[in-house]
Amino acid sequence: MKFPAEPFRIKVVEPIKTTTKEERERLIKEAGYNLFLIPAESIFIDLLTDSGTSAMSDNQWAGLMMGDESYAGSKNYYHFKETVQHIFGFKHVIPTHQGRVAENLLFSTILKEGDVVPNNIHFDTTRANVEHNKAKALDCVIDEGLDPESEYPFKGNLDIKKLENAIESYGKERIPLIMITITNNSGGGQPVSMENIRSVSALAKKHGIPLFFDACRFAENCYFIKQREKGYENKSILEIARELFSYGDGCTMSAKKDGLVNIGGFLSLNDSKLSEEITNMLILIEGFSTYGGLAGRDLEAISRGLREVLQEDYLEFRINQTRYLGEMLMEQGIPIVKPVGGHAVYIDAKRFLPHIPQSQFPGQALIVALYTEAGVRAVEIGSLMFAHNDQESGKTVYPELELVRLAIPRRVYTSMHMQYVAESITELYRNRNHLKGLTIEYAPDFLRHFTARLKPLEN
Ligand code: P61
Repeated sequence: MKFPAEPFRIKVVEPIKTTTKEERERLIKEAGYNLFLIPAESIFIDLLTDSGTSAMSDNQWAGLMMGDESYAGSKNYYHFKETVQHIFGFKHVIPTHQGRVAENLLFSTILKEGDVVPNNIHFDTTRANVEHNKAKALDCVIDEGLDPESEYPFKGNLDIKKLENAIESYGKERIPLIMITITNNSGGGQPVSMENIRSVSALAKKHGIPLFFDACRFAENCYFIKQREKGYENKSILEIARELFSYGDGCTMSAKKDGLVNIGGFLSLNDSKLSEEITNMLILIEGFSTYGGLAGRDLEAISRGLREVLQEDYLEFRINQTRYLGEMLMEQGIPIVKPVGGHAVYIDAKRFLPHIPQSQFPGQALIVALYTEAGVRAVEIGSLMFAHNDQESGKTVYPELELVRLAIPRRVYTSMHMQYVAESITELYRNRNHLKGLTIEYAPDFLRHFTARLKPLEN
């Protein structure tokens, strides 16, 4: 493939520190073999997440200086609201300081015990927020979406049959909303097609169930639609986004992804009564309705970021840089989720380390080794993050996919950094038979991967 050249030049640089293997061995042991507990300064290339790690543009930094920090009615709020309405098209815009607060506000307002929320695949914070309200988070992605080898172009699609079955078996009264995550983060950053969104929307409407998007990476999803779906090749990203959101009733958004900012989010929706209820809750937990836990300058940076993210030269580079990393790994025979996703490359840890069972956390073993050997931080999206005890049978249920995600921060690393990462993983792959599994020493009840402590198994 063509070497992707960055469509920007670098005006400010941030030095990154190198460490020795001995230092990293000490650090990882002290961190209980949990990469979330390593000081970021001791990481050479940080691919933990693409969330809140973007480099802002000169235009966004200039926007920070235009911050109006009035408690109520900041001019940046009006700019923010107008921008969100322009792209997403929903009536009400509720700022929050990040995505999971938007989820919390929405779910705590509309879910009750025993309810069910279908989604393609719930991301961990979404699942946790649904379950925290004693409802069931039901994943309805198409079967191709669970097959790392399938090259289907829209592996984030919802399976309409699974959705119909869910509505039939649980009853529409128990389904207060349907969600679609674009792109489908837990399933490999795979897009959802416009056609699928239209079908889900029609089904939702037929049963009178509201449809919400988890819109974190909406622009990347729209770019894939433009590239892969017939009829969209000549449409702008803005036109595609507007059509896409027109099929829904609202969205939650972490602006830390496709908002191109380091903090921020929002909830946007059409239902005025629900919006009023949520706004009252917002005032209780986040702040007044015109800032929602953010500074005026943050709202300005989001408004500018949301417009920049729609630019096609930016998106072309973004998607190609990710693909470039994926293709370098594939050339070496390393098993990754295909086709390469939008914001990240996902290594199939089950096939990378077939000798480590899911009960011994192969994904975690891989990221620990990658850090120790090369100073690269990735994140496990597998059994440490998702294995749970089934409420009915009491047995441990392991996720279908055991993935290691190399998430690429937006506009931060160069293509040469990607080469370094690919070479480091290739080296690990050659020595994979020496890697060992891990066991948990401590884990909390919710979102355990953030604070769990583990130790390596001897055999
Ligand atoms: C990420 F290791 N994602 O992918 P907030 N929906 C979706 C997300 O991807 C998402 C949120 C909602 C992160 C950050 C992260 O265990 C982890 O602004 C599709 O982070 O609250 C966030 O948005 C929530 C990383 C979150 C993790 C939880 O890296």
